[in-house]
Amino acid sequence: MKKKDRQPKQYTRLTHPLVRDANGTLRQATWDEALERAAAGFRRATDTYGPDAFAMLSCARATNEMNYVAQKFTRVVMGTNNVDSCNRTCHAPSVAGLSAAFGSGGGTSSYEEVEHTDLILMWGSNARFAHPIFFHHVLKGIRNGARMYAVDPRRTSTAEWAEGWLGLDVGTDIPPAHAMGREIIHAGLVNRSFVERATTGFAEYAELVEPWTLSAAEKVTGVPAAAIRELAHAYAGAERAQLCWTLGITEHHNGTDNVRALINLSLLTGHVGRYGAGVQPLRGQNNVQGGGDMGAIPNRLPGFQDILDPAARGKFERTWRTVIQPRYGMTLTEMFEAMESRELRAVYCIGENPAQSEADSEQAMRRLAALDHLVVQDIFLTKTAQMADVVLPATAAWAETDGTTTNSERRVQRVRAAVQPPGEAREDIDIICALAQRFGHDWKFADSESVWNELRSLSPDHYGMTYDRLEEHQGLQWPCPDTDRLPSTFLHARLWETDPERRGPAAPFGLVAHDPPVDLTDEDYPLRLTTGRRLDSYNTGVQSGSFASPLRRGEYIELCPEDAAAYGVEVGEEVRVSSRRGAVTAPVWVDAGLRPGLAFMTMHFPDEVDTNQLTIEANCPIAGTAEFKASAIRIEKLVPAWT
Ligand SMILES: Nc1nc2c(c(=O)[nH]1)N[C@H]1C(S)=C(S)[C@@H](COP(=O)(O)OP(=O)(O)OC[C@H]3O[C@@H](n4cnc5c(=O)[nH]c(N)nc54)[C@H](O)[C@@H]3O)O[C@H]1N2
Ligand SMILES: Nc1nc2c(c(=O)[nH]1)N[C@H]1C(S)=C(S)[C@@H](COP(=O)(O)OP(=O)(O)OC[C@H]3O[C@@H](n4cnc5c(=O)[nH]c(N)nc54)[C@H](O)[C@@H]3O)O[C@H]1N2
Ligand SMILES: [Mo]
Repeated sequence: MKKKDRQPKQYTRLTHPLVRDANGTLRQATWDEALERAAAGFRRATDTYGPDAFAMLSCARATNEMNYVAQKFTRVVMGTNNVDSCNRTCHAPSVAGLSAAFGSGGGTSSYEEVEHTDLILMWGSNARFAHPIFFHHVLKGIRNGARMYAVDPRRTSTAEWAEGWLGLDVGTDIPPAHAMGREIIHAGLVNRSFVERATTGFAEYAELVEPWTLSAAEKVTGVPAAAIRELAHAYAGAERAQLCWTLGITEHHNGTDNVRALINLSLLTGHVGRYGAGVQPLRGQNNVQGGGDMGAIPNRLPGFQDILDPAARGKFERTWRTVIQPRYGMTLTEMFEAMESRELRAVYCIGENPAQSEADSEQAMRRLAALDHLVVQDIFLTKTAQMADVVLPATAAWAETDGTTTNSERRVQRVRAAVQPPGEAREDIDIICALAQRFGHDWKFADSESVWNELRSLSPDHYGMTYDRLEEHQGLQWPCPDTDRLPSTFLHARLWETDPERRGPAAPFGLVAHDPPVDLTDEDYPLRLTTGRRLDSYNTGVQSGSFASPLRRGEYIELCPEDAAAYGVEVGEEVRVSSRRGAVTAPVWVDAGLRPGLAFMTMHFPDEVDTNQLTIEANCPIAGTAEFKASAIRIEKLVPAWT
């Protein structure tokens, strides 16, 4: 069968600054001219409309040190807390849910603990594809005798390794979680002493889940009651269990509620705060954990210190010699709304590609175009960069820059410059400092270690991690307050203390209700589209598009064999995919791991097939994350390309 050549777009590295000239095209410029243009636009926006007319998007692939300097630039030079990153599109609900339950947003366990646990529950997570390093630990755990279960609408590569797969309908995670809770209660499998000592709200929770019988959950989810029962007994009956989740849980309009529903199960059973027992959101980008830890989020100063806390603010104000606004800045989601209302006028976007990664991308592009001034600092000329007034070429954090990054087990590790950057590309930190200097701030950091030491002096959780110690121990996990003691590798052991003072605040059960996806399927849009990842490509494809791979076939829409037959389409045939927001054309792939009525696409090839034209911008009100995982679509067969 002849197929259209769908080789992904190749991106070439940015080697020189670019500025937009009078007739609207991007042309090469000197660093001096580009920095002056960038600074002038920021100044114009804030002089006219105030500091909150500026916002920063900070890079979750770059180092901790870079994120520290980026948020400091936002707060000190520009005078606003409008700083955020792709954490908002991904695990903000995990951070919100964990913080509400345990007072801290970090995953509770270390990777190696899945090797020494009895049960691994992968909920809405395709770690075999998306977290392969972690999945090696999972495989070791299975080899050591752990049982593994997967809860996912698709029978993924991860689910293939599981003892049990619960293939539920998209957006129906709370019913099986509540039904498991009810079953655990009725079967007498609650860890009573833990619940009494370390939690609050159990009685209300028991009442809340009471209507969720196994058969009620089966009706809503499509998962057989017996399978939910089996999982409830396996989870509660395990000596130690690890509950891991990712975007199948968070990328919903009620993502934080989903997270709370899962955490409830750990509270019921006491599967948290012990070695081998914990709750673990596997974070997305290599340093999205670190970006948040460094304060590149609108509500926290570095070290997860609340901006509303006057003592925390005071400490930073003294060191930075500035006044920090005593209110939260805009989330990424709010920034896009503020572009529409013109409250936001200038954006400094470092290593993010929102023109492609935001839900409902046509709307996102329109909003970006409404800005007076957009500066993009990246390693490639992305679609977002192509819209910019000024483009600044950076070095790549993972190969050309010194510093540290923090992974999902909260481990801070060193990265080192190994290759020369191309052309005139400069380090992210140097560029930000050069801009700060144009605003009269005498910023110079001798090296990444001096940035890190400034952060350490302000963040008790990082104080004990000197570069020397990070080297000696091959990374250390926060919280690490002491320079002479090794930190604990898991969080919340305090919950098991018998002394109430040492135990600290109890963890509340989350009283959350099922709420189906916003974009309902109907006669016009009968299929449920969920979007996610494949092994061979990365996010918006900018970084992974640039090498040739026989594995990568470009984008296609996956259907189950029954649906493909019903629509009369075969592998490789083109269909038009439409949602209530837009339409794209893509070839079909048939995957027996999908269930009838479900389609799957990625966001890896937007230049060829812009999947986010289809997705809905329905956001979680607590975390601001969009419902990337549930859109309603229809497909129509096109005349085959080879006729
Ligand atoms: N190869 C590769 N690896 C990556 C990335 C990449 O682009 N490519 N990106 C990185 C990033 S930024 C992130 S955030 C992570 C994401 O890592 P994952 O979250 O594992 O990846 P996804 O494929 O987006 O979604 C996970 C699963 O959620 C399931 N799902 C969809 N809807 C639902 C639902 O309603 N309920 C449940 N229970 N499950 C559902 C999907 O079928 C999918 O298998 O991966 C990181 N790693
Ligand atoms: N439909 C759909 N859409 C989604 C998702 C989904 O599951 N479905 N997932 C969402 C998620 S979880 C995420 S994380 C977002 C990702 O969305 P984005 O973060 O917008 O996309 P990336 O492709 O990861 O963009 C990373 C950019 O950083 C640049 N870069 C890399 N290293 C450096 C560096 O050291 N310095 C600088 N300055 N730049 C650098 C790269 O060239 C690239 O342009 O997409 C979201 N969008
Ligand atoms: Mo992500």
